[in-house]
Amino acid sequence: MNRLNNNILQDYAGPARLPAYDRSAISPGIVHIGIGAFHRAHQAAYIDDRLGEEPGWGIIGASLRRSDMRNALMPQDYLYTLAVRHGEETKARIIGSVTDILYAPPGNRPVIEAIAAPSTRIVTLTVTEKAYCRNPATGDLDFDHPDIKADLKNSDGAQSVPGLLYAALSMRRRNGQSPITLLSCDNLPDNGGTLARVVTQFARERDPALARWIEDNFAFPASMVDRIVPATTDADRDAIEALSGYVDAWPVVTEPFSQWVVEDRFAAGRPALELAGVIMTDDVGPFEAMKLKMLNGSHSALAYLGVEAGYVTVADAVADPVLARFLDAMMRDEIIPTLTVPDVDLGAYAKALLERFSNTVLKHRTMQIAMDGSQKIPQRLLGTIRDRMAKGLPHQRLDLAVAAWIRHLCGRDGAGNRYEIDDPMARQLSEIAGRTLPDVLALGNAVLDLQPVFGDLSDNARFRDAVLAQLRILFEEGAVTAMAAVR
Ligand code: CS2
Repeated sequence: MNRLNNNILQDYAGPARLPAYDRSAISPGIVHIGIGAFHRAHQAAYIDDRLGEEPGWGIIGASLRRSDMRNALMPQDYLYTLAVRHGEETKARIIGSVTDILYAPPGNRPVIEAIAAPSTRIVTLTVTEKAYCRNPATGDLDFDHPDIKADLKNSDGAQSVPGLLYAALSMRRRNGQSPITLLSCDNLPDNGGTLARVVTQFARERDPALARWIEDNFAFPASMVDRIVPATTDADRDAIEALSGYVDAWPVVTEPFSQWVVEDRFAAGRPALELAGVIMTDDVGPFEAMKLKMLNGSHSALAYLGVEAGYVTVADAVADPVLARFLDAMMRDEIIPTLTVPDVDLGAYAKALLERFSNTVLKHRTMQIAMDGSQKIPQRLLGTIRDRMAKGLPHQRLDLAVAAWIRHLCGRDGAGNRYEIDDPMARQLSEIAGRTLPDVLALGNAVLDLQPVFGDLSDNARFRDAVLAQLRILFEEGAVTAMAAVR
């Protein structure tokens, strides 16, 4: 069977939809940092929809940490299959918007040069929360981060995202290139502002004049992105090969739903994204709060409670009526009353989320969502708890979700099966678990002391007692009983 690449497009007669444009006419206008499954199922698909009309917005992808994506896609001329699955149906489409993938550690010079190139007008990012190298509780750049320390001394390249963008923007200025747009597509509150903050804080240390040039001229629009994209499995590869009639080393599998809301503030033009279904707006804030707190907040609660209860996938977990009822009540009773989103029926949004979670063909692993909890808990759960506390309203379900994260750090599910903690703070978190367990309260107290995660809540006795109470029930009775016990 042939490998997917430009040559096979000509005579391809299988069911996968082909790019609706001539790939040889495409030139790059976007550099995307962090070219993983999510980008390929989301932004790259929206751009693919525009390339027939606007061929100057091709994407150069960059991977900072791993070479596997480049190695898989280079022999395919960077083509890949996007498979949208629902029930028995799979709709396959070949995406052609990625024209190159760069991987060049440790200094990432080719990535820096690509961002500095005159043709680049937008840089998009999906690098996950931890790559912003910020203190999750304050949002400021973490100057103690080893990559930031190294990059502040390096005049030859960079390995962190803030350092890399600093180096690239500095090169743009030296070369007389104009300002551009840096568009964060990560699940962070005010992701545009967050990116602007870490880049300018980094730049200020190295070159205050450059920092001012960036602040005054570059655009950092906020955006809300949403599509559930599990890691691709070998079974997915086999199924797509059987369906499409070609070999694709790294297809992406996703759900039908997709949403992208972007603040319409660009420094050097943009594709007509609204014609590809993107919502362009002045204020992303309400959408972002809705998505982060409802979807991602429920996802994290479901992941930690679900792993404890032995559920491997999201769909298995929400098939448990106790867990589904718990999430529904957490969203309706505790999260929705803290949100105001114009023209959106939040009850219907909650219902749609539970339906999306129950998509059994997706095989979205609870352990995948459970990773990086220290970076996710603040914006997904703690912000809502603060809102509830400020109004004197109860928040037991959110407390239980936080307790479930702490419970997760012991490295064993409810049946005693071991797993690794995957988190940038893993070493510190495992050290705490090793030092304190089997004393559950000591574990809880030590984790709740972590300022970078809990900020002011570390000093809040009511919050602490509430989480500790839930933690004890979790260890003694398990997640299902603990969820059923919340009234
Ligand atoms: C998930 C997200 O892994 C996770 O933490 O909550 O990746 C989620 O699937 C996406 O944000 C959905 O848009």
